[in-house]
Amino acid sequence: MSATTPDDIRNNWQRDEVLALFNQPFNDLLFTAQTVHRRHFDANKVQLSTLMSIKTGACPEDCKYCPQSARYDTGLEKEKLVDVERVIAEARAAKASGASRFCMGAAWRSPHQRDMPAVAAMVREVKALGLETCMTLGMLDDQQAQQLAEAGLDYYNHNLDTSPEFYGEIITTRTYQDRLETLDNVRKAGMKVCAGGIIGMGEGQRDRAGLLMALANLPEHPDSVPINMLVKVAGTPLQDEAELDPFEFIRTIAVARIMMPKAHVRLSAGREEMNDQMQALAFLAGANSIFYCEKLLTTANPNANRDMALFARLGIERESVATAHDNSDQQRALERQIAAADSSAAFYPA
Ligand code: SAM
Ligand code: DTB
Ligand code: SF4
Repeated sequence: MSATTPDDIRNNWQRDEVLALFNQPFNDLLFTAQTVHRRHFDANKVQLSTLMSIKTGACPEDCKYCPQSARYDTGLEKEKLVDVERVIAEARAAKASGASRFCMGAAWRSPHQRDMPAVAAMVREVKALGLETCMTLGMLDDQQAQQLAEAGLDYYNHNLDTSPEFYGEIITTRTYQDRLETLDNVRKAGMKVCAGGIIGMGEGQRDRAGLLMALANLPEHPDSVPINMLVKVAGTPLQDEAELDPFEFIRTIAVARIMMPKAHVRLSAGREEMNDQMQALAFLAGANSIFYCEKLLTTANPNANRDMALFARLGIERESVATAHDNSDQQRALERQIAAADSSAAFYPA
């Protein structure tokens, strides 16, 4: 199988071979994924990104999974764009607790031009703290991408969400092509691309394969690939979606790792609903990044103690930011947390 040869970065994946990967015996698939993973990464290091919602709710789009769409009654308090000071305070706290990247998300179809100066200021201020920066603000035209790149934004997150074939079942207010154009604008502006999708929305295995093909067959692989497990939020059209076999989710992570060997694959939304064993399997399958914060954008995420307890039990260390200016505070805070987590690890439910 060509996926196991060194430095095999491919952009021509065919559906049949991706489905063949999905359908390998579970142990064989995880072995292949782990082999590819170890070629490019330290298998015991996981990158930590803290996520903050900088503009919550009242989004005009109709994404069926999303609690922030104005079309569904999810009881969410909507908010205006937050002040730069609040962003700085949260980013400082994220750095002190050991995150290497700070991601800011807005419930927009695309940013308004009038908001760009404030957003650019957020990028500059967070970067000045020595954190990597990421934003997800919806669709970007080439000029907006350029403005963010000039402000120093490192990563832009924009997900394809699912396969081109299933996409119309989930979103009607923007096309797959719109999403591909935003990714193209991001890459052309010189920023790193963060693009992934959601698993468990009622799609079939062909669609999970189709999503990974759409990502891996981009002109360049995304640098970061968030794999979200659907969080079923009451009031959204997907609130009663059937449970996906957890091993199928792990298989999706493993296939993503094999197809995009150098990308950080992020075990993203849905960790709150996963037990420790499931998360450990995801890391074994090649996931090497998480959202490290008690809240994602609007829904719950495991707290830092639970994450550090799990890392301590698995011997996982956080990946440090290459560009960090002064890591000493961060390192001391993390050591304190790991020590605290160590002594309480026994109390976490298995
Ligand atoms: N509004 C912007 C956009 O859609 O591009 C940025 C924010 S949007 C909330 C970012 C991503 O969060 C979505 O593309 C989707 O993949 C993910 N997401 C939203 N709601 C989710 C849910 N209930 N479960 C899992 N992932 C979700
Ligand atoms: C991504 O792929 N997952 C994050 C981030 N990019 C912005 C968002 C997950 C949101 C989960 C639902 C919520 O908390 O509102
Ligand atoms: Fe709006 Fe983004 Fe939610 Fe879609 S995913 S409804 S664009 S906030």
